Amino acid sequence: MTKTPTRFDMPLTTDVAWCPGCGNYMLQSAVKMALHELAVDRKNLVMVSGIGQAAKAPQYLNAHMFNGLHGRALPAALGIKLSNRNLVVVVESGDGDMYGEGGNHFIHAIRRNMDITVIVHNNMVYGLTKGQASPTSQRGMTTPVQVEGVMLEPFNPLAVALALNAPFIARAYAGDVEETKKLIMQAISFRGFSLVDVFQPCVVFNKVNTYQWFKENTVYLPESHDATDRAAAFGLATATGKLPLGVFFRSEGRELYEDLIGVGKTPLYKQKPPDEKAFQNLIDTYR
Ligand SMILES: Cc1ncc(C[n+]2csc(CCOP(=O)(O)OP(=O)(O)O)c2C)c(N)n1
Ligand code: SF4
Repeated sequence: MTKTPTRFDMPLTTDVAWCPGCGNYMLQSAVKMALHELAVDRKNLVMVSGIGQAAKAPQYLNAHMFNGLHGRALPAALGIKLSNRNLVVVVESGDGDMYGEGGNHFIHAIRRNMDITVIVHNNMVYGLTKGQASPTSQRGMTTPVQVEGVMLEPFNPLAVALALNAPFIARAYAGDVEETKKLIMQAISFRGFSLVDVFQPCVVFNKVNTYQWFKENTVYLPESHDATDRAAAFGLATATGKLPLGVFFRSEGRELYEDLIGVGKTPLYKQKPPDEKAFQNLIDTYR
């Protein structure tokens, strides 16, 4: 794959822990190219993740980053955005981290609708901890823990995000770097909570959902799909057969939590510190 250098590239000597052939590399290229083409200022960008193979992505990208606990990327991202709403906040983590351990945060972050972008490396498995089933693992897939096959229906992130009225919802396939980049660019430019669920082959622990499998089982949404039609998007997100890729839903104008609670343009660090004496007086009135 030919690759244009971007200002988000790390030095070539950076030690990367991902396995050769992992889909994380292609998704990482798409993310860096999207940020580069959008001319995002590195000083204003914060990449946020949780724990996992995917969650290492911000460490391999030349920008500010915050690495939370497992499943805790979203609360950290929301806090960062609330402290300075001028920042571009991008969360990049795995399907286990976002939909499993972080599932409750996923739901409530969508309800709040802050202006952040969430990119999920969806490899349908727990990669870092050696191949246990994740919430998006397919029914019947055998793993070292689910030796007789996964019994449960997979979690459907797009349908859940649609049900919660997330204003921007897209799905990509990391093997198609150019289209993934375009979807990520749209998500980052969108004002409000934007989700890009990205199919990312894990070549070591997921022998079912391979590059070939994704090629054969995905299809781009037809041009005729009206992304403002939430019911149509829900139908596509829950339909059986080939898995559609593209922008499922896009709805401008939903109120941001930042505005709802009156967060101003001045970042917290530039605001006057609280008057300690007045604060002490207040405490004393309750003694
Ligand atoms: C609270 C907690 N539970 C479990 C773990 C162990 N753990 C670390 S990474 C991980 C799975 C990560 O999977 P996923 O988010 O899908 O990312 P991937 O490694 O596949 O990219 C687990 C279970 C942990 N670190 N903390
Ligand atoms: S274990 Fe899977 S997800 Fe993790 S780096 Fe290797 S191929 Fe990628």
